[in-house]
Amino acid sequence: MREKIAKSFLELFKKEPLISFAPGRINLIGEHTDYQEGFVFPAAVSQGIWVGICKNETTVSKIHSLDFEEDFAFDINDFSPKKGHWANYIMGMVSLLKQAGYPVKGFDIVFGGDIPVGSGLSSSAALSVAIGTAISAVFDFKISKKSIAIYAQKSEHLFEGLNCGIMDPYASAFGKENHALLLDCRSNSHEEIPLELGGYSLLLTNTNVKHKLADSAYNKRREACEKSVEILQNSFPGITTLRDLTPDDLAKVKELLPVELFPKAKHVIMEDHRVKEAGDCLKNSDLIAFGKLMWESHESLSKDYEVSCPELDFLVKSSKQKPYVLGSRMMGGGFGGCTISLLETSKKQELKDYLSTHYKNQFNIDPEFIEVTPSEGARILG
Ligand code: GAF
Repeated sequence: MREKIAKSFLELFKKEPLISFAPGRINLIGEHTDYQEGFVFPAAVSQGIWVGICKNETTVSKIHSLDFEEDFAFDINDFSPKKGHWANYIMGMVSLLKQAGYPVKGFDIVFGGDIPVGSGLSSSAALSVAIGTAISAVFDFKISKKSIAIYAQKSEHLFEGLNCGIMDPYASAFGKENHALLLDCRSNSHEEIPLELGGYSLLLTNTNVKHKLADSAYNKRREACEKSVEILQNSFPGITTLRDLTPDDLAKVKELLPVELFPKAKHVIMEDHRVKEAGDCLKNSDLIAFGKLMWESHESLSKDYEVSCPELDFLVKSSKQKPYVLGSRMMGGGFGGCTISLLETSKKQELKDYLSTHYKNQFNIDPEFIEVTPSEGARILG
């Protein structure tokens, strides 16, 4: 991809670009907890987005997307979001960096990637982080990875209207080879945990569906959590998010919350607890216990948080038939995208064949299998 970007850049802009890369991410466990300042357990992967960039000494930035085979231009002193367009991820970062006082001027970009679209590996966060990394290098200013991650999150809020948490850009910025990041979304700091799986592997299965209204449902879940916190603050003074509650508080939480809010709050409180347990399991190489937490996470996301869909539920349920699968769950925001499964490496092909046949019979859609390796975070390639 790097060579492809450089070649295309030379053809279009007659220059050699500087190239940045930012990876997509997987998440081992900890879904819909980041925006309640909770815990998540992502890892960056080898798939990602490459950005070729050069200053152009004008105020107009010209962008070419290799994947969409599309051009876009905007004046860096006068632009606004364009609903649903990939250019929002670039304009959003430019807007926030300029607002923060960084010296951003006109530039040209060619970008492309190898993250399957709609798979839930967070190509949008990877694009934003790759853009932040590329712009800071080409205009020669220092900015921390954490700031790039925070701007990427804000850019998604302001330019795309998705009130996401910090997990995706953070993982893309801070990823580490062969490690997962046990991330505390209150302090925005993490512990790197070696991902040593012995004879086991992770496998993603893409449902190849993305149900409509996923974004509005996402924002609604976030609002439900905020509403719960508001109600609970009367009886639990000092709490600022659901992260401040523990499984021991659940009985009281149930008494206080309306029936429609309780299952949502319960998911977040229990999922936070599972992430911490999962961290211990990995440190102790207890993959069986880790897998059990993955099944529980899916059950909770599907039944209590209601962000799964029939396709994801089917894949998880089918995987559960196989004793060599230690755990499987939906990954990311939900309503489509991938499951992540932990299974015996020697049985990988067997599982792929089994799921392919059954999933196709059920939904008349071919699933797609994605191999992932925990990898380094965003960087300049030169
Ligand atoms: C999406 C969001 F972008 C993340 O912030 C996170 O909330 C995730 O869904 C669910 O865990 O990827």
